[in-house]
Amino acid sequence: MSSQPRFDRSQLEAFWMPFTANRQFKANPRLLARAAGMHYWTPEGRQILDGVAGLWCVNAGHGRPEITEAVSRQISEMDYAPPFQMGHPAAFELANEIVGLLPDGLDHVFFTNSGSESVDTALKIALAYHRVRGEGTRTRLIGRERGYHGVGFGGISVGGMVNNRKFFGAQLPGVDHLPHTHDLARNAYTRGEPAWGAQLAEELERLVALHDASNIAAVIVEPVAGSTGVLIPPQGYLQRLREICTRHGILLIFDEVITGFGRLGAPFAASRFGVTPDMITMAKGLTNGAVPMGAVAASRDIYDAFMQGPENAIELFHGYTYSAHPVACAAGIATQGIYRREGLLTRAREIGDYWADGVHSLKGLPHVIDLRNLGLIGAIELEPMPGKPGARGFDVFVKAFEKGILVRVTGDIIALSPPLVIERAHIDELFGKLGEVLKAAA
Ligand code: PXG
Repeated sequence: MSSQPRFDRSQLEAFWMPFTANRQFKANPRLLARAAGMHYWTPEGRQILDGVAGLWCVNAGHGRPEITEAVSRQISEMDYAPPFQMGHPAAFELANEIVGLLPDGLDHVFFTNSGSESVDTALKIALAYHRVRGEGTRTRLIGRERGYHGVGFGGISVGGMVNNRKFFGAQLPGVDHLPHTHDLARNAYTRGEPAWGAQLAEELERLVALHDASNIAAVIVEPVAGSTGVLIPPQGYLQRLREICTRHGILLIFDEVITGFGRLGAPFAASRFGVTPDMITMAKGLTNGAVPMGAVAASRDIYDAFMQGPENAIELFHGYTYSAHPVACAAGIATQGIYRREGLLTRAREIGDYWADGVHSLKGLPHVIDLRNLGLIGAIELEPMPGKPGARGFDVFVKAFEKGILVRVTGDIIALSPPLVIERAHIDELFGKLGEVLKAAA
C-alpha cells in the first residue's frame, strides 16, 4: 500500500467539513484511506466493514474495476463536453439504461450532479409544467415533516428536518408539509411496512381543502425516509397519496436518492410499492458513488407538455455545466452493467429476510426502543440520554468505528444500508459487533 499522509491538527483546519462537528472531529479524526468490496481501511490499515455503502451510494461494493476502467477510458478519450445545444453518446446511452429500469410511463431523464440538484430540478419542472399547460396558479409545493431532500433552498423548504431549515431564513414561499408517519406507540418493532398509518395520507386532502387544488403544483416525499432515521411507509400510504394527487391534478414526486438502484429489492421504490409517481429524483447509486451524478426521471406527459411551440425554442431554461458529464455517464453505464449482470437490483429481496433477522436480533439490548427494516435498510432507534439528545447515538457510532464497522447516525437513530453485495457472514459480523457495542454504550 502507498504511504498514507499523516496529518497534524493544523493541517486539518482548512477543510470546513460538511454535516460534521468540525472541532470534535479535528481533535480526534476518523480517516478512511482505501476501499474494496465490503470494506474500508484506515490509514493505519485497520479494516472497517461498510454498513452504509459509504453514504447509501456504493451499492455494488467498493473499487469495482469495471467502473474504474470505464472512467479512465472516458477521461482520456473525451474529458468534457458541453451539454447545452450539444450532446455525446454516453449521455443518451445512460438515459436509455435508466428508462429501462423505470416503471412504465416514466421515460425521460434530466441529468444533474447530486441529489440536491435533482430535487431542485424536479420542483422547477413541476412549476414550469403547470405553467406551460396554462395552470400557472399551481405554485404551492408540499413536502413532509422529517423529510430530507438535500440542501438546496428548494430541498430544505420542502424538507422537514429542523436543523437543516432553522438557520436559513424564510426559504421558498408557499410550502406546506404533510405529517410524518413515525409512530413508535403503534408501530415499534414492525418487520417491514407498519400496519398503522395509511390514513395520514388523507392530510393531503386537508391541504387541498385549505388552498384549493388549483394552487398546488406538487407533493414530494421519500418513499422510505432515510436521512431522518429510516421511516418505513405504512401499508397503503403511498398508494393513497398517489390517488389523492391524481384526483386533484397534483404531481407526485418520489425522492429516490436513497431508495433508487436496488435498495429495496427492486430497481426503484416505485416498482417495489407498485406506485408510479410523475417524477423520480435519483443520485447516489446511479454511479455507485464513484463520480457525482444525479438525475430526474419525468413522465411522458410532463416531457410532452414542454415540447410545444417553435422547434428552435429552448423548452426548459434549466441545466448545469456538468449535466451528463461524460465521466459521470461512463461511471453510470458501467455501474448499470454491474447491477444487471449480478442481479443486484433485486438482491435485497433474496437476502432481505436474513437481513431483517439480523436487525431484529438486537431487540432487548440496552436502550433499544425500536428496530425497523425494509429491503437492505435497517434502523435501530435508541432512547436518548436525558437532556442530551444525540449523545448516545454518537457514542454508538464512535464505538462501532473502533470495533471496525461503519454505520450512520442521525440523532439517536442508527441507520444501516450496506452495499447490495453483502453476504450472510457480513450480516452476522455487522449485527454481532453492533450488539456488543450496544451492550457497552453509555
Ligand atoms: N434526497 C434524499 C432522499 C437524500 O437522501 C439528497 C436528496 C441529497 O443528495 P446530495 O447528493 O445532494 O447529498 C439525499 C442525500 C444521512 C445522509 O444522514 C443522507 C443524505 C445526505 C447526507 C446525509 O444518511 N442523502
